[in-house]
Parts: sequence; structure tokens; C-alpha cells
Amino acid sequence: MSSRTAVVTGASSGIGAATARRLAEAGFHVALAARRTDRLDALAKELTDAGRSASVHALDVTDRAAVDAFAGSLGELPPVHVLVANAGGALGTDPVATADPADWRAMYEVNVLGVLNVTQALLPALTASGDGTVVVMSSTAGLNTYEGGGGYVAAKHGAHVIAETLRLELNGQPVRVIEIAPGMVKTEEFSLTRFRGDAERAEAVYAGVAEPLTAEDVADTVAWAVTRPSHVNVDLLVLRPRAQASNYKVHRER
Ligand code: 8X3
Repeated sequence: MSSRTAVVTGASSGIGAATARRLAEAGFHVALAARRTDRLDALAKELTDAGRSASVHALDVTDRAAVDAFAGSLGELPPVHVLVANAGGALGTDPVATADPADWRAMYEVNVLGVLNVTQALLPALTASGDGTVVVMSSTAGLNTYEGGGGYVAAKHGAHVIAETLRLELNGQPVRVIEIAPGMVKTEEFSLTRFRGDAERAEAVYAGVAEPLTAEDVADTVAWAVTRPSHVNVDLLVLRPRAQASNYKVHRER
């Protein structure tokens, strides 16, 4: 029986699902949170069939009332020690001059306010646990910028600032704040969502790149950071595939 809960948002696919698997393996009860519960049900079944502990929670992180209700519903579970604020995503690659403000708003909602909502709602439990960890899944887009990145880069910079500020504000409390900033990760949905279902454009992002990171690579890093001794805070960890030296310099085999 797990004695600690890890909440993972955006657990229905990609990095979130892979992270939930790794944290379940590490002995956590994983509270799987996302909008698409059919996917969460399948993941929870896979985990429980393997003898792990998981629960399913329908959640839109941009809906503050829903987030508060979710936080209030966790009382039956083992104490919440870990929050992986992973839900996020990109919409479009339009230049600043012509981007749709509605896309920017949507990206700010999920990548910034979504992280804020779940963090605020779960901080009392994380603090009460006596040994809490917040993991903010940012991006290299939170640290650098690139043409066409506009709204996503702005939003991920916001997520980065939440992690940096929260770490300062929680100093002296038993909660550490870890930021994981992945570069090029090939998942089933990230680029497809960014390019609004255009599979060809989505695939072109990874064209010729020998080995983009996988969701499992990132999950492995999250699990490593979270399972360091409590006094060790991995402030910020940037990970990229070897083929990506920067957001602009990607080695592609022709
Ligand atoms: C994804 C990395 O380079 O597409 O968070 O912005 S990038």
C-alpha cells in the first residue's frame, strides 16, 4: 500500500502518462488528472493490473472551481507529497504580428494559470505532508525564444517565473520546487495539437532527427528529481536530445 500520493496533471498522454507510470513504479499512489477520463481509466487499469496504485480524476486545470473541488476530494488518498504540474501545450506557430490573441489566451490559461491553480489548491496539503515537492513542467521555450514561438514562449516563460518565484516564497517551508525544462520531445500529441491536427507539419518538426527525446526520457528525469533526498532541490533541469544543441540548432540527417 502506497503511503504517499503524487498528483499528475495532463496524465492522459505523453509526458504526463509516462511520468505517472514512473511515479507509480517508484511506489507512489498516483492521482491521474486530466480532461479525458477514458484515457485515464485505461492507464489506471494498466497500473492497477501491474499491482500499482492509481485513481482517476476528471480535471480541467483552467477551471478554478473544479481544481478546488479536486483538491478537496483527495482526503481519502494517502497524503499528497508530490504535484507534477504537467498539463500544458502549444497552439500555432504564428508570428507576433499576426497571431490570434485567442490562441495566446488559451496558452496562458493552461500553461500559466493552470499551474497556478493546481499549485495554490494543493500547497496546503503539500506543506502539511511535511515533505512536499512541486514539479513544474516548463520547456526550453520558458528559457529561450524563437520565431513563431510567440504565445507558447510567453506562456512557458510564465511557468518558469512561477517556479522561480514560488521557490523563493516557500523558502523555510518543507516544500521544494523543481522545474523540468525539456527541449524536443516527440510525443503523440504535442506537435499535432500545435499544428491543429496537420500530421504532416507535426511530423516535419522531427524530420531527420535521429533520436528526439521521448516522454519516457522526461518521466525518468522527473522520477529521479522527485526521489532525491528531501534536502536536495533540483532547481532547474534542462534536457534536450543530443541532436538539439539549442532551439535553433538541430542536427538533421538527410
Ligand atoms: C516544447 C519545446 O522547442 O517546441 O516545449 O518549444 S519547443
